[in-house]
Amino acid sequence: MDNSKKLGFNSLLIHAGAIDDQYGSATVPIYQTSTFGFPNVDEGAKCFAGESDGYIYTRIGNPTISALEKQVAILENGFGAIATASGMGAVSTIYMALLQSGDHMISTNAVYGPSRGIMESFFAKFGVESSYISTSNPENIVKAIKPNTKVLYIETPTNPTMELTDIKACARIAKEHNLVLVVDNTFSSPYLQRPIDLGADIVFHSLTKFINGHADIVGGIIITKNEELYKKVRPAMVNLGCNMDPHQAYLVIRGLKTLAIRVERAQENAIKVADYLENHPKIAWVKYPGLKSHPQYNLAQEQMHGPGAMISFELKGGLPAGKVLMNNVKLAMLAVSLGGVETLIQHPASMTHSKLSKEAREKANITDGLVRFAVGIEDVEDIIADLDQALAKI
Ligand code: LCS
Repeated sequence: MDNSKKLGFNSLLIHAGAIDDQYGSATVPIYQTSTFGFPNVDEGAKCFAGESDGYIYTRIGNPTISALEKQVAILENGFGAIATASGMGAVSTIYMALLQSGDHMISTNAVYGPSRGIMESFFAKFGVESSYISTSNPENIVKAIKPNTKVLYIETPTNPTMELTDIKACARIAKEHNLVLVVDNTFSSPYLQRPIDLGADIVFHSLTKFINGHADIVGGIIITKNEELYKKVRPAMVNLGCNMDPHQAYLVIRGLKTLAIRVERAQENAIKVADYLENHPKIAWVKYPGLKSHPQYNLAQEQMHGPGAMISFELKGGLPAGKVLMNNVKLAMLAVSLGGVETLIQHPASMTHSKLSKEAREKANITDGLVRFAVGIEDVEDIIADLDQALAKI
């Protein structure tokens, strides 16, 4: 559907992934196959030479996966998309495609723990250097650039500190210094933030979160702004073998249809929960881009279409009080992940970011007492009542 770019975002969620199916099926069929037959040797050769767009083998491409890729590329205003087995599959693919021995990458210091872990534990072995800085201030980025810097990798808002980075400012710096700007857009989803429109070169998501939204798969997707980057990144996914499975793609397509209404509802709840927490006498601080107290409230208004559904906060009693809270919530599940319909609570210092050194966590403002709250779409009165009864136990 070439005219799909003219539709509004909500319509694209329903229609942009449509494929031509001989039976007129309303949903994308699951092509649960590992391989595809060629009608003859010449056609097979053409597929391999890239002269025909016929399918070859599911690690390379599959119609169900292509439908998801096409749809997300449209939603992010990119040239094309590459689906991966997980969000970390997307991170590995991006690093593998863009960096080589002797190169340097600059990254936000509060990125999702394993996005940093894989760089420092594995890519460092192959001679790739990386620096982790607060990218909230663009001047820090300029200062960190070295002659061998090739990639500027940001996550905004950051997991779990909810700090923002100015994507437009990063795009200007990246252009001036010939860097590829990569944005992890997981915390916002394309409904709330579209980094390519703001100048990013590559955007990626852990699909596991808002885009799928139902806590039943893990998945990732990379969107490139142009064909050149697409052709650079896609072979890395194919050869690493971190492709998505067709059934997984089907579930994501199904979840994606309700992205806008899920995010709207979760965000509406999050605004109320953040306000409740900020006014609670046992809470020391709350970080949520929709609160006027957030230091980058104005940037959030400019580059995001809404503050989202992720909140971080700390109790006045620090970690011991945080533990009482996390052990006593009943509706909120004590679990990692986010962006699903259910409310989750977790402790980054001992869970998602536990593999980082204490020093790295401190530099990134991931305090031991920080609690991360992923707001779901339940009745907000129930979410707040749950927090209230758990806070009363402290
Ligand atoms: N990027 C961000 C911002 C993430 O939050 C995650 C996962 C990933 C990438 C990796 O995606 P995955 O491979 O898990 O699909 N974040 C998680 C979290 O905060 N709790 O559990 C997983």
